[in-house]
Amino acid sequence: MFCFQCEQTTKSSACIGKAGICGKKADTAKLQDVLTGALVGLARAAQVNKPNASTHRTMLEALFTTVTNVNFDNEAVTRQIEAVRNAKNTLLAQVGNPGVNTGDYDIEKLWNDNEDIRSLKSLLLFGLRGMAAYAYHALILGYSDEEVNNFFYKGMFAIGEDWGMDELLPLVMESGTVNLKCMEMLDKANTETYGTPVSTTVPLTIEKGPFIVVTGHDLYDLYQLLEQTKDKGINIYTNGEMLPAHAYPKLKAYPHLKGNFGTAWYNQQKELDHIPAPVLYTTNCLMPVKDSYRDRVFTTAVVAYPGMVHIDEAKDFTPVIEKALELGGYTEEHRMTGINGGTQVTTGFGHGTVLSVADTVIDAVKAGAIKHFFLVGGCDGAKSGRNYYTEFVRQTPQDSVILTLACGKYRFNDLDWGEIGGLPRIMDMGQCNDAYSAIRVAVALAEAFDCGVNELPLTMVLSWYEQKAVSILLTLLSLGIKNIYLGPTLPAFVSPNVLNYLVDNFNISPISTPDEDLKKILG
Ligand code: SF4
Ligand code: SF3
Repeated sequence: MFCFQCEQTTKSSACIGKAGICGKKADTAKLQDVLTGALVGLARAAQVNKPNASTHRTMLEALFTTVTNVNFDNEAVTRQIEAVRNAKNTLLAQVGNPGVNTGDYDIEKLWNDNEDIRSLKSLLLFGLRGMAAYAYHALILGYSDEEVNNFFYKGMFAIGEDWGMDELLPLVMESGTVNLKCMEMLDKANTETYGTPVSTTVPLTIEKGPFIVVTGHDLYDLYQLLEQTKDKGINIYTNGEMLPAHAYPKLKAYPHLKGNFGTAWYNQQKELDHIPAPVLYTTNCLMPVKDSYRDRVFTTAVVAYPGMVHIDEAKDFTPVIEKALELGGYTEEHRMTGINGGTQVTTGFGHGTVLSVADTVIDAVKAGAIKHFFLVGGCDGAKSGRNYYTEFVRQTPQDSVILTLACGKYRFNDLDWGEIGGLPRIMDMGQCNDAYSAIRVAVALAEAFDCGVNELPLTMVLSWYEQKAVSILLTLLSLGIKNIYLGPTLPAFVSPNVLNYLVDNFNISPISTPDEDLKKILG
């Protein structure tokens, strides 16, 4: 196998051999490569016949399947390969002789290509995988965009072509621009469906009695589960990236949406050990399932793990509900804490909330009460170097505001970091896709101060792990945002020449120590 798409890749180089660090086995990795090659074939066929809504959905599901920690199930991946080939054949059946190559692509060619070409194509491919996840969540809520849909074919087609850097580089940047549109669409889908998030305090204590933990990013799955558990004496707890759901008025309205269970994804094997409740995975990050809880893991949508019960498209969560009743939950209130011992967290500071107090923020900047903004956000992961982010936040001056998002915030979101002008110093904007909110706020501040985003007293200190973070990084670069700090390590798929390009044009810095970086930023 060869896979180097995530931050924890072996020796910061590539996972080869029998299995990856994430637990993905060589045969699954191979099937995911075949699936990706089939998507290039589908994109080739899309050059001769226009794909439709059903083709788009197939494209999104297949790309999402290959995101890190989503799908470990060979049978499920094999079904996806068939679906993609069927979609291609449907397109081709309508045109007779296509006159162009519509064959599948051998991804091995990409892994063995010149390192700069491989680097740019990887940025494009992994960015597309991340964007597909966002487009999928929007689609489930009935939102779709032609420009976003079309770009998946354009990008996947390019993966199979013998193009040079001059052709690939603009496409990589374009993928960032399109992903902004995609995140905007998802923001619209979420807020129009569930209301504009409001700031919300979420307890980390689990009440006694039956409960279900729901994790991942899909708000529609959570909504369905809340509906189906109404008046059943079952409480629902979010986990990981589902935490921001508490801030959406229409979800918040369910009295049995009680709180948040546990912390970030890499702690799941510890936190789920003998848990008296089922856990529903709606998206990444799923880790290899341990015996101590394998009878209580349920997957849905594109998530799958061999031997686990999968809830299909009809979203009948009866097996999960029955499991919750059978296990019965804790017999007494079960107090859990965040990583730093805190007993509650807050969320709900999306662009709607932050911009509603924009005048207060702007006045505080003008009066010198707020001197700097940091966006400290992104994915979490298991590596020890990730406590950089906790330390960084700890060392930020009291007159700075910290915006955060995605699961990396669990490093510091359970502590009270004080207030500035009636606003909490740390504001959780939501999931990784809510990077859109951070961009909206940054642009609004730049407008208010009549300057560019790069001239604002704003620094982005990002942590990455999987491919959604790649798509977000490309969006920030496509907006011309400079001086980003990136860690805990740089992507293995960025070649020295591509890195030079990023440093020369965007002044991207790898993180060093909180001390040194803060000196540089504030100095
Ligand atoms: Fe390795 Fe990451 Fe690929 Fe898993 S997703 S095989 S950890 S590079
Ligand atoms: Fe986390 Fe897996 Fe990326 Fe949406 S849940 S951010 S790592």
